[in-house]
Parts: sequence; structure tokens; C-alpha cells
Amino acid sequence: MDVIFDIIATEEKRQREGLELIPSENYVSRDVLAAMGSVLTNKYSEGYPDFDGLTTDDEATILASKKPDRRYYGGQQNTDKVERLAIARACKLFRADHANVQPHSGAQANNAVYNAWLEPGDTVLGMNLGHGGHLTHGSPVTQSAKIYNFINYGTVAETGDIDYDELERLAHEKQPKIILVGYSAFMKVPDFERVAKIGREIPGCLLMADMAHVAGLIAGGVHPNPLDFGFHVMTTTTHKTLRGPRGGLILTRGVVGNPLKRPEHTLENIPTLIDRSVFPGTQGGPLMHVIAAKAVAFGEALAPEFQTYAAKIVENAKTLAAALMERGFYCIGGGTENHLMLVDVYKSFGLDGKVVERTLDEIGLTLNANAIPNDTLPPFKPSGIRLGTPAITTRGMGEAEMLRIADWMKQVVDICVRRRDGEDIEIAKPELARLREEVREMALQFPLPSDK
Ligand code: DSN
Repeated sequence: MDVIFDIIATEEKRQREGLELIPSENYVSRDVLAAMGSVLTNKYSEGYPDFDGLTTDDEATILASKKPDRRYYGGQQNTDKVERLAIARACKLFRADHANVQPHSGAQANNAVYNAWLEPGDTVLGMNLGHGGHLTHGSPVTQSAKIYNFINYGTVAETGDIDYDELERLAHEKQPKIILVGYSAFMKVPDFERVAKIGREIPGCLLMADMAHVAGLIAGGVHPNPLDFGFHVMTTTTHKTLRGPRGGLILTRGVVGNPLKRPEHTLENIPTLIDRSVFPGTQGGPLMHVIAAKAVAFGEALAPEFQTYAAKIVENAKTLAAALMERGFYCIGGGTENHLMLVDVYKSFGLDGKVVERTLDEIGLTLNANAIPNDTLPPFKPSGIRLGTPAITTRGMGEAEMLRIADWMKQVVDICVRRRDGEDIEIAKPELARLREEVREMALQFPLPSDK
């Protein structure tokens, strides 16, 4: 057997015996895994299942549909059904008029929206990467930053919240074509209503929300949905809190037309402009096995249990943040309102985030070092760590486990502090091995969904 399968088995063991605290990761169900590992990977399906959108979310009607597809290859009788169901379920989940389920990733989804709405040189107003924004929201190292003019708003240091006054001032001054809300390291709930009001004052401004981190919370009804506040477009990944396969998704409000005909460049036509921008604008063949897995995950998220799951993610995050703060960890924003927390370990313990990340990894707690707003340390050794509860909540953990995790984290930072102050690296090794065993023992009590 190929050595790759040994590596996969070892990764499975790592996931099973450790605790995943990276807030953008999760554990998918057996069904999602099965759809992803299916023969649909063999099929080319460039194009779309229909050209005039779906008008029903009744699955029996969708499956019986005889509408002609708009694909460039034959043999689409099954792929059309898969994609139609994925679209219908996504629309129902997020109260959208249209969904494009083809983006290969969140970055592809964002680029497709930019390509749909912007001309080279147009201005986009998004969150500063160093304040919790995402690379694709204008980092100079990205391709989109070479094409468009990104300008940034930030957060307020005292509260950790968005600097709405700055956002409003920049919007009026720079007249962006897109205002972008959505973050990778932000622990508050954005005021969509306020941003939508600002956007409506700017002619031709597309309101875009990148909800990759919180899409599962929106689907579960514990986070507001930007589409309910007049946002035109919502992009997301499908693998974070939404707990689907790795991939992207674009949801829109507006009129769905024939993607083969160039529509007028209006906000109303945004669904069609986006379909054309995904294919053929920025992607070729869709990954039909992943689209099938997305459909399965959307079906799971439509089930009532998902609402309980989403609420528990937030409850666990609040419990963990409070327990960490009691143990001397400084949480930016004073805790969390969603699934993640950003901790300034430099301010708390005089440590950089990388050393804390690496040492926690030794005991089986996985999270990531992360820059904090106005960080004085470099990106590879930033002042913060970022962690969250979507994955451990999937495993069924609750308050008692959050308190144990906080205890373990405190013991690990104590070791890091002792080492920083000169303790020989060998001294704490037995202590770390004992903690590793404790983490492993607890993790094994909470099987992965794919083990059930
Ligand atoms: N890499 C993702 C995250 O961890 O937030 C964002 O794309």
C-alpha cells in the first residue's frame, strides 16, 4: 500500500488523540467524508445545472426536474441533481436568493466576487489583516491587491470591536465599490445594520460579508445573517463552523438570470454576474465530489440538532475564555461573543505566541500563534494565540472539559515561562509527557464523528 495511507492513518490518530482548538477547523461526519471520497471525483461538469435558477426548495421536485443543463460535457444526469440540491439547501440555510456552490475555497469565492463587481483599480474597504482581517481582504502579497485598491479599517484597542467611525469616514472619503465585513481573528458580532446603512450611502457600493468563520453559527441561528440586513453577497468556506468539506460558497440576494448572457452591471444582477465570474471567469471544472459533500453538510446543518451544536460552540467558547482569563490569560475584547478567542500571551506572560503554540502541540492541544492588533512582535513570532471551540464541541465536550483545557494551558505557559527564565529544556519533559497522556485520555473519551 502507498506510504500515503500510513501517513493518513497517523494523521487520523493525531486528530483522535489530540484536541483541535484551531477555530477554523472541525471534524466532518462519516457521510461528508464518504461523499468526498466518491466517484464523483471522476466527472467533469463545467457550467451550471440550470440557467434560470431554482424556484423551489422541495427536494422531490428538484430531483424530478427535467430542465436542460448548461454544461460543456455529457453525462450530467447525476451531477446536475447533486448541484441543484446543494444550491437549494444552501439557499434555504442562509435565506439567500441564489448560491454558487462551485468555489474551490474561500479565497476563490472572494476573488470571484471581486472579479464580478470590480474593474482594475477600483477601491475595496476591508479590515486590516493585522486587526483580524483575512489575506484575501487586501494583503499586499495577494494577486487581488495587485489589481484592486484595498484600503483598511481597523479595531478599537480598548474594546476589540470594529472602529465603525473610521469605517464610516473612510467609506465617505474613498467611495469604495465594495465594503467588506468578515474576519479571521475577531471575537465580536459585527453591527451589520450600521455597515449596511453606510454602504447604502455610497453609490454603486456592493456590501459583501465574508462569513467563513461564523457561517455555522449563522446557519445554527446564533449569529445574525448579513443577508438579512441588506448585504448583497455573503462568501464563506464550508469547512469551519459549518462542518462540511473544505471548499467555498457564495450566497447572494438578487435576480438569477441566464449566466450565458452578460447581464447589466447592476447590484440586482449580482447572482448572475457572480456565476459568470466563478465559471468561466476564475475557475474551470467544479469539484463535484466536494459539491456532493457540501450538499450533505448543508443537509446536516438544516437539521434541528445543528442549532443545538451552534449554541453549544458559543457557550463553550465563553466558558473557555472566562476560565482562561481567571488563570491570567488576557483575552482581547474581554472574552468572546462567537466561537473564538484571541489571547495576548505577551501581555499575559511575556511569551510569544509561537513558543506557546509549539509547546501546547507537544501535549496534543493544537491552536495557532496569531498577530494581535498593533502587534509589536513580528508575524512569525507574534504576541497572540488564537483558539476556538467548533471542533471540540463536535466531539461533545462541555464545561468540565473547557476547564480542564484552561488548566492544561496554564500549566504549559508556566513551563514556557520557566524555560524562558533559563530552566533547562529537559527538566519539564516528564511534566509535558504526563500532560500529553492526560489530554490523550480525555480525547479518547470523545470519539470523532467519523469513528461513530
Ligand atoms: N486559514 C483560515 C483561518 O484559519 O482563519 C482563514 O482562511
